[in-house]
Amino acid sequence: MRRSQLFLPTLKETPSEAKIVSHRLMLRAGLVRQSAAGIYTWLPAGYRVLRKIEQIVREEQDRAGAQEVLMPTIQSAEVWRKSGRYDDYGKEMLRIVDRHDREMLFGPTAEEVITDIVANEITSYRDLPKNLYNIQWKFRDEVRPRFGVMRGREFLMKDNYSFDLDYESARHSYNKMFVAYLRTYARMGLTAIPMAADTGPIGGDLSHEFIVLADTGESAVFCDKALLELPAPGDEVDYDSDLGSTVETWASHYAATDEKHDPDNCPISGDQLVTARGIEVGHIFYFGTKYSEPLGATVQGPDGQKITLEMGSYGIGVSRLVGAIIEASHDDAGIIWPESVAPWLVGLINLKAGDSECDAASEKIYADLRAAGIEALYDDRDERAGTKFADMDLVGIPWQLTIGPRGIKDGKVDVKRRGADEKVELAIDALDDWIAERAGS
Ligand code: 5CA
Repeated sequence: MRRSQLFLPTLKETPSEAKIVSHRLMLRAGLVRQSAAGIYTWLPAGYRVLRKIEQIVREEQDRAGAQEVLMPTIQSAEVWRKSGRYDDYGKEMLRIVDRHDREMLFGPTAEEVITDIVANEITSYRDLPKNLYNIQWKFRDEVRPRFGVMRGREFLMKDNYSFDLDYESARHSYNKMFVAYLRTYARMGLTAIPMAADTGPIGGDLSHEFIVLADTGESAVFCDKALLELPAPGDEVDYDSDLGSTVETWASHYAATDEKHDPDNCPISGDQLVTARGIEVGHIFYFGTKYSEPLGATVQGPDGQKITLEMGSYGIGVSRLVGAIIEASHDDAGIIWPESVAPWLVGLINLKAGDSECDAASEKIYADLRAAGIEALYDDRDERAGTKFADMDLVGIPWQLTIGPRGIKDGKVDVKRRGADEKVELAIDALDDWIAERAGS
C-alpha cells in the first residue's frame, strides 16, 4: 500500500478523551474513530489488524473441530422468552420494535438462537457432538462504555456453543476450547492466564476467564507466578486425545479474579503470588442443560430414550484484543505489533521522494516485497524524514526499511526491527535473501 494513497489519519496530539494508552494509540495511529458512545468505525489499518486477529481465532477454532456459522445480529425476543432471559437481561439489552410491532433485539450473545437451531435440526445421538462458532458483532448497552474498544457497546465477539450427549463428553468439549484458547492468545504474542471465574448472566457452575495482565486492566487478579512461565500447548496437540492433563496443569495453579479470590485461603504467598490487574480477553462456560431444557434441544439416544443436550459456550473478545495487544506491546513512540497481527509486516521509507534514484530503488524494493507476498506499507510521500519515521513507529510496523541518497551511493539500506533499538545496514544486494526470509517466516 502506498502511504500517499492510504487513508491513515494519524494524530500528533494525544486526544484528551482517551484515558488509557491503547485507546490513545488507536486514535493517534488512525486505527479507529468513535461514531457514537462505545461504537467505532474501523479505518483501513485498524481493520487489517482486526481481520488478522479474527483469522487466528478462526484457524484455532477450526483446528479444534468447531464449525463456523454466521448468526444474525438482530434476534427475535421469542427465543429469549423461552429461556427466561428476556426479562432478566435488563437494560444491557438493546430492544427494538419492528414495523409489525414484533419485539426484536440486537444480540448481546447467542445461546438462544443457536440452541433453537440445534433443537430443530438435530434429532439423533448419532449427530453429536457438535461445536458451532461464529464471529459476529454484539451489542451490550453498557452503563459506562470506556477505554475505546476495550469496553465498547458494539463489539466483535467469537462465540461458540458445544452440544454433547453427556457430562463426560461436554467436559471434553470444554477442555478442547480451554486448550484452543491458550494457543490462540499465544499466537498473538499474548500470555493469557485462565482463571476460575463467576458465570454472571450466562450461568452454569464451571467457568474460566482468560486474563492478560496489564496495569490498565479492569479487574484485580491474583495468580501463581509459575503460570507466567507455562508454555502454551504446541502444534502437536491432539484434540481427539484426552486433554484433561493439559487443562489440569494450568488449572492446578492458583489463579483467581477479584470475586473468587479469598486471601485467607489462598495457597500461595510472598513472591510466588502475583497481584496484578487484568484484561478479560475470553470467557468459557459449562452450563449443562440451562438452555437446552427450556428450548427443547433433545435427541433420541441409542435405546430410544430422550436425552437433553449438555452445553457449554465460549467467548473471545475479538475487537477488545486489539486494545489488549497494544496494552501489552507498546513504547513511548507508539504501537509494537507482533508480526502475526501487524497491519503490514514491512514499512518502506523513501527518504527523498522525487529524487529519481531514491524513487527507482524504492519502487524496485516495493515491487520485490509484493512479488514475495509480503504486505508492505510504502511511504512515498514528500514529507520530512522525521515525520515518516515517527509515523512508522506510531503505527507499529514490525520491520522498517529506509532508502536514502547516501545509502544508495554506498549500496546500503537501513533495516530496523520495531521494538528492538538496533538499526542495521544491509547491502542492497542482500535484500533478496532478507525478503525471502521474511516471506518464509
Ligand atoms: N456467551 C458467552 C460466551 S460465548 C459470553 O457472552 N461471554 S462473555 O460475556 O464473557 O463475553 C465474551 C468476551 O467478549 C469477554 O471475555 C470479553 O473479552 C468480550 N466482551 C464482553 N463485553 C465486551 C464489551 N463491552 N466490549 C468489548 N468486549 C467485550
